[in-house]
Amino acid sequence: MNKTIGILAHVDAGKTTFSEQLLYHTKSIKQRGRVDHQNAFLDSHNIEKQRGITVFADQAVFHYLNSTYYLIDTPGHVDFSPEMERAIQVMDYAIIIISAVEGIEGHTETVYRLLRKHRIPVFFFINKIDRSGANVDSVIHDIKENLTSDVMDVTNSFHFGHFSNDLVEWLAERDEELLDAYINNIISEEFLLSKTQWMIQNGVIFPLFSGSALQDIGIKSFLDNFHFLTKTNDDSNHDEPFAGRVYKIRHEESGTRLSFIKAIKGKLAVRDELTYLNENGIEKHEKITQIRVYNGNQFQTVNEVFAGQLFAVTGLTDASIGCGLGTLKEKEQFELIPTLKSKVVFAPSVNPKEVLKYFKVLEAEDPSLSVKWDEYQQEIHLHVMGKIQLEVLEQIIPERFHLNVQFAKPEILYKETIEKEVVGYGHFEPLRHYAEVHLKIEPGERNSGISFVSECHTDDLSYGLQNLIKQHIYEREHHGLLTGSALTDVKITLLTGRDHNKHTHGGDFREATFRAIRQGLEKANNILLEPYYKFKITVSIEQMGRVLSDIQAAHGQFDTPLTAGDKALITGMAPVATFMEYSAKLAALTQGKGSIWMELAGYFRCHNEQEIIAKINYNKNADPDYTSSSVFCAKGQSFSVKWDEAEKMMHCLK
Ligand SMILES: Nc1nc2c(ncn2[C@@H]2O[C@H](COP(=O)(O)OP(=O)(O)OP(=O)(O)O)[C@@H](O)[C@H]2O)c(=O)[nH]1
Ligand SMILES: [Mg+2]
Repeated sequence: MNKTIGILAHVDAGKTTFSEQLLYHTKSIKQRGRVDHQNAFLDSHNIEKQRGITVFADQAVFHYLNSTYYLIDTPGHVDFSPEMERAIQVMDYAIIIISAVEGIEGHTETVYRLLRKHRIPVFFFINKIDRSGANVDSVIHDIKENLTSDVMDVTNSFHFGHFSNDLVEWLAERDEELLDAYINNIISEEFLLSKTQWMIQNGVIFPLFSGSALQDIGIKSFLDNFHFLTKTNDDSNHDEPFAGRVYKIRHEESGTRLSFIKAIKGKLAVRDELTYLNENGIEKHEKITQIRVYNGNQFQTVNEVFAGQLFAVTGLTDASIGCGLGTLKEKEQFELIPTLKSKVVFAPSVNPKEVLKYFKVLEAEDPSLSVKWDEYQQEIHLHVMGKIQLEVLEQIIPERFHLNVQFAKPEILYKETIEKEVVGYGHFEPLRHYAEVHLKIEPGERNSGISFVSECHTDDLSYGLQNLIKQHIYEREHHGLLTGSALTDVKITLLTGRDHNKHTHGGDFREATFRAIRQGLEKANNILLEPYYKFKITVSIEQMGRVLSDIQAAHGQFDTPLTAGDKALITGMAPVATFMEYSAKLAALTQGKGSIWMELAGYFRCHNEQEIIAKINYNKNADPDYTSSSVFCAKGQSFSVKWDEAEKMMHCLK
């Protein structure tokens, strides 16, 4: 049986140390490394050793009894959380590590919520019980309050198939079939075990263990129990057609692209041809040239792999992270997205196109970077999670590409949308070209992104052309007029359009579509959006007033605080721009006793729109790739027509 397990937690909870122990106990590694001695097996990158934090979600393989385990150790730092989220999609089981001293921390809640969203069964391991101040009971209490009340405390009630009476009762309360059998006194151990496995796998119950990864307390027992309590459904028919998913991309020093895949169905062999859709929705067929099973940074090549296995292949040039392969078609969408952006600074002697090439390599490995060449400012822009991420990039880039870069101070990533429905018109007809597009653009729900439908008759435009227009809408972001930030939260409807049987060429509909969107925006009431956090703050009641006034000063909102004992719980929302540093401020204010959990809530109306528009000082008429003018042709001469004159000249309106 193959089982993919992921280790997740807040930063420094002990994930890498825990992983090291599992690998040691299963003889996958001969010596126990230590994060603090810079020789941990899974923190193998220089930067991870130096900083003592995990940056990359690396994997290891170990064998235990009849199973092969693929273990993914994820980064706990928020700046690298997209890397963690990408790994979640292939996990069969997740283990959340919580420090017995620090308890549930901000990021633990995010991790738990994401795992549940993806329906990944969860085990808890309360770590660091060797430290003074460790309090397992209080952590269990917090888990029940904040995450789930269905924790199955295994430490004292379950040992390899021996269920205590209390535990059986507890399980029976959660399953009717089990309850019936219990009442009628006909429970067999097999039935109990398979029911327990089922309840774990389906997120009904969450087993909990405790111990110390550093001191090797409770690890072996965890492993034995975990093995016993988990199963996967991968022993399927290997003759089924192959289905898999890409969860990670890496490049070797030579430039070879490695696509890391989890096989979901069937089998895959070297020289098999795989079918997938690339980023632009184009179907690709490519031959697998090599299959590697990775353990840390070492690998073994194999000839075939089967459902349930994790491996890397060479030969796929364009499959991106989240991409479905073979019979699996849907692409995974990710939720943890950067709210900051920065620009790359490098010596004037370096060719920007060269730099861009390297950043495109980095972007393939981390799509959340959204690397863009800004023609208008002649700059390379990227999206970032935070400062530590930029520091890491500044160190990695010279090592990998022999190039020194710096980054400008990160700024908030704004977005734009519109307030009322408009219709945008675009016409593109230089000599011997032709395309016209009419788009209705309506405000969509907040944080819904851009959606597209077509109401165009196929007599006016063929399905093929309608699809092409859709592709053009999604192939890049569209700059708003206020600040040049990405347009979002709009519903775009293709009303009609026209092609020419001789003159329409590839690219003409792209021009007409882009111009139609921009022309619509010119007529619209544009509004600026900014990212907001939702937060949960716990402080003592005396400090509540101070925190509430801080939230107000930050242009945030809060719900009526809940109080229990001498503690107050404050929930609400505040702009990232004004609240980014609040964790540090709160720690100082409460001498570390207050706690805060923050997570991106989404994009909402900007609290200081005019100030930001003035600061960014975007000139909508000087953005060369984004024009609202149309191009018409008369008497063999083509000419440009400004947006406010173009509408009445549209051919489809006549
Ligand atoms: N006392 C004690 N220290 C521990 C234990 N487990 C881990 N540590 C220490 O805690 C620190 C962080 O451990 P890591 O294993 O790097 O934690 P991590 O969760 O992988 O951290 P990130 O990957 O950066 O999120 C190191 O100094 C470890 O030695 C434990 O059980 N007891
Ligand atoms: Mg780690």
